[in-house]
Amino acid sequence: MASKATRPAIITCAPTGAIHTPTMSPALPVTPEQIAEASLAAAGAGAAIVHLHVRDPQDGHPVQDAGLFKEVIAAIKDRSDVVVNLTTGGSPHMSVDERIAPAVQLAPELASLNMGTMNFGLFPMLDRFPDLQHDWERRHLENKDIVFKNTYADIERILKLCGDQGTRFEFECYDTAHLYNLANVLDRGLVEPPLFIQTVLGLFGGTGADLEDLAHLRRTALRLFGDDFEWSVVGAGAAQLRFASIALSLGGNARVGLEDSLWDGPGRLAESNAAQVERVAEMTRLLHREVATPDEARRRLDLRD
Ligand code: KMH
Ligand code: ZN
Repeated sequence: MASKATRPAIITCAPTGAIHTPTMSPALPVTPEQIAEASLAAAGAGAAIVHLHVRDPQDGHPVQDAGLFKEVIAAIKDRSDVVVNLTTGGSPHMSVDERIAPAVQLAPELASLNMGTMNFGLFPMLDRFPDLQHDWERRHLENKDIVFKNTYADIERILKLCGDQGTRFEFECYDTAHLYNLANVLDRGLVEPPLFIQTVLGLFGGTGADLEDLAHLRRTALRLFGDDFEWSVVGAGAAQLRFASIALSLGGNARVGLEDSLWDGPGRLAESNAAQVERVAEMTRLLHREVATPDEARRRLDLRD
């Protein structure tokens, strides 16, 4: 088997998420058609996985509506074999019951699983985006009382309800403690390797976006899980490209998309999700690695298809 440093890189694209709002960027997909089109274009540019959220088609606020997810998934599957990954994080304003309903109903091959409860501060973005069109956008950003709830009971419930249907997980780890929480469920036989670990840096409430933060998360993951995991990195905002380049250089994988960063460069909004994917795909090839196909990702993450 090729060494990790030369194996094809698995690129995930997260096209819309639940953090950014439509006023912030005209490129943020909102309707099911836009989200499906953005996902297909990202797949065409090299994404092996698309991590999906949906939004209210009228005002763009994040919703966890299984019907909308179904529409998006059908449109994607009609034209692509890209791996579809459904969020169980939804938005930090939602209850856990609300968040898990679509994945329980639709049994995707991959779903996100957030590995710890944390504060969630979106208010630092208000400085950059003072003029928001919808009231919900302002409430969303101004809220300083958000707890992103992912207790041990929540984690076990999601593992059971989704895992029993054959869904595998993108384990989202925003801090060192989340890696220890993952090691605990692994030790108890509640999850099976290979683990797909998504280290998330630069969200306020989680770990910062310093190179030392990334190095510490990676070292901790290597110590806890040996070689039996696929490591991927999300750098929020301006950290996106910097951390993608480091992860790719170290033999890891990268996640990009407008869920995590609206930017293409300093003060320059990205034109599309596909533009961000093209960038990291090009970077992958410059580093003498190939870009993994969806089937390669399925094989390495042991997805059921
Ligand atoms: N915005 C991401 C960093 C989820 O969907 O489960 C967090 C996320 C959570 O992707
Ligand atoms: Zn997400």
